[in-house]
Amino acid sequence: MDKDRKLIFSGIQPTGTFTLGNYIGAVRNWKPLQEEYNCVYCVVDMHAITVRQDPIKLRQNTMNAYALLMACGVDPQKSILFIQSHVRTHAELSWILSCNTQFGELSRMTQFKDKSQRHADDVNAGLFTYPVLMAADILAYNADLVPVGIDQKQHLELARNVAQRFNQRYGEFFTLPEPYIPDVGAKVMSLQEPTKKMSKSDENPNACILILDDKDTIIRKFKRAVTDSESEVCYREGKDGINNLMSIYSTITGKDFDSITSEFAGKGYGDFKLAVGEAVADHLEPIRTEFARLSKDKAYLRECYTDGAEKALKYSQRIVSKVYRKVGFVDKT
Ligand code: ATP
Ligand code: LTN
Repeated sequence: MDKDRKLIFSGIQPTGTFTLGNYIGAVRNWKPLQEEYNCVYCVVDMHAITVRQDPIKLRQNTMNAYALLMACGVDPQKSILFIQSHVRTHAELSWILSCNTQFGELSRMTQFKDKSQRHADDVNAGLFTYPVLMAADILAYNADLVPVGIDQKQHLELARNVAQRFNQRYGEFFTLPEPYIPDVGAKVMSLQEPTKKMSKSDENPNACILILDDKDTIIRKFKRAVTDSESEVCYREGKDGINNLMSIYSTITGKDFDSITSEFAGKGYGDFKLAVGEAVADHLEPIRTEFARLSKDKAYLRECYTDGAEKALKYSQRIVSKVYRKVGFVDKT
């Protein structure tokens, strides 16, 4: 860890294969950030169990998520890359922060309202306090910046409020973390209902691109994407489907909206959808290959996550033990 660099923290849930939304909104940025920041990245398996998980699948998804992050360019030599449940300080700090978080502010979280409706038979306390654990993830490292998609902005604001409240009660201590949200692609929409966010948990398989989908599947899903009855490829209010495809194409190719419009002037949506499909498939291909290679090397993955957890514990332990002292817990000697 370079003392002159700012610290980045981010996490992703092992609830299934990452979608193109996870990739464009968050994970894609994790690789370049390693060059300028001290980065701490985490597979948040403790967050995943706020909704019912099959234990065998959770274990598998966690290993896959870890390997996928590496395949997306997170380098365990450059960053601290670990599994949340391996580092006890997250749960420890979460308890203290929960005693500094109001019931009312957690009740306002839109993700809680949304998930408690979708999982009405299991509105458990963990689902309610989910944002406190997320605040603990971030504050245990005194992170400066948190790269996430726009849907996580409200959780991040809560983390800032909790940090601020703690600082007022116990004296300045926590850094107030800032969100790091991309200008384009912060909310990739469903290919079938382009007013809804693309989500791993969507029941319609055509609604989302998984980053391990093969080329044919990706192209087929884009061909079926819902658009509108016009034919001009341009970014305009009301053209949700086309706006979404343009944002995806723009983030993958680096082209801006004007040049995309000129590129497809006089061509139909069919040509555009095919071009988006091909660009995305070609971009994701090396990730798929690298994932396949890494997945075979379980011993190497184990070595990486063991080392990551050790480093994460060492770093966060310093911060959390100061928090223990600040709140008045007796030193263990
Ligand atoms: P689930 O659908 O299971 O609730 P999720 O995909 O919404 O999961 P995470 O896996 O925890 O949630 O998300 C990881 C990161 O991906 C977060 O930073 C989140 O903001 C971002 N993200 C998720 N979906 C999108 C999307 N459609 N567009 C942009 N970013 C997204
Ligand atoms: N809630 C996040 C995942 C997450 C996270 C974090 C993101 C858990 N802890 C800390 C950034 C920083 C989500 O993407 N659904």
